[in-house]
Amino acid sequence: MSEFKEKVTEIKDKVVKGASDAIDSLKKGANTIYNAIDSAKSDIDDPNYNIKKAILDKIKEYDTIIIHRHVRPDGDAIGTSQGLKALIKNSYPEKKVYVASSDKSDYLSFLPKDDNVAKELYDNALAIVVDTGDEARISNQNYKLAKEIIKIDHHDTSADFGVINYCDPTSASCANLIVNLATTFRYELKLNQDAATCLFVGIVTDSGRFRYASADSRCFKEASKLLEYNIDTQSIYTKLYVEEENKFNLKKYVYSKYKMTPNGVAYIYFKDNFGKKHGNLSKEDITSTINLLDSIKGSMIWILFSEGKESTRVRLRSRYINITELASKYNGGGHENACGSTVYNKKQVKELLKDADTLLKEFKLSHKDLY
Ligand SMILES: [Mn+2]
Repeated sequence: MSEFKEKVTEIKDKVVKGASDAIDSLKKGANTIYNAIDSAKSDIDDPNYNIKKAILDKIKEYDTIIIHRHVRPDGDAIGTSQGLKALIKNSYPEKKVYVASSDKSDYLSFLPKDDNVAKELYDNALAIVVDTGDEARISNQNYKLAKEIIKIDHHDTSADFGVINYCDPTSASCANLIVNLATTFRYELKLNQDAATCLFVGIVTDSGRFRYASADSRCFKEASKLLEYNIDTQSIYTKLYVEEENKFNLKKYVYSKYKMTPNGVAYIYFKDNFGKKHGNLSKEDITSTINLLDSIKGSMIWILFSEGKESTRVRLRSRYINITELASKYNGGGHENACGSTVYNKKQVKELLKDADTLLKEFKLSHKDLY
């Protein structure tokens, strides 16, 4: 009798195990089918599908992933690097993921802190460099020690230095590219609130609060995706835009001291010691005021000079007009409407202003309806 019972239990266990194995296989099968459908669909209407798939495969291949971004980080650099870290950690909890850097930006200190990454960790690591295609501008040059490097960027001028170099200059932010990667492979890469918060900061800051021409339908769609994770936009906006009074007074200074070239290039020049004299303002505080000059009628190019010990950094902005050529003439580059340059003396400052003035003059002659 007991022998019979044992036999029954044995058979029952086998059936249960068989059923559960079958369910597991079905689940795996379903995922494979989902992925196959996605890949077939995406292959047709997503020209970046293959490169994104290659990035996903590398992420899956490595146990240690170290993310780098550019120096003097903005909201996109920190938002993208920390957002990508949170995304990978949430999708593959067993992986070790770090953000390595050698500098920070105080105004973004509400986002997660970067990590101290020992050199030994790079031996078998994948490095992912985000938001820059300029190797000299990568914060913490240890990225070179990694076994393989991937670049993910959205700048017009972007050099290739990785095994995979993904650059989409039509994307409003680098954070958008990460959201896009996550939505393309939504059965593998799982966003959560932490990742969404960081990535939203990247999108909001690099799109000028959804105001720049780069804020297209894709940009809004991807931002909207992030809002599904209940991120606290009020708190993000407060942390990004409410400021100390010394910074508020800096605005007063810009509004009262900016100058204008004959054809309408607005510009302002800051001496090296300005920050010290005006309530200990950082260079970043000063250069970020460039946007204050962005809404003067007819002034479709605006420029900020920030003098340093050896050179003067230049921030150039425009609407409608492509200023990349102007910027590259003065040791710089960037996006169509947002560039950086460097000049070395007062004579070059004058020359740059003259070139900008000519560019604006010519543009106005052929675009009488734009201002
Ligand atoms: Mn960016």
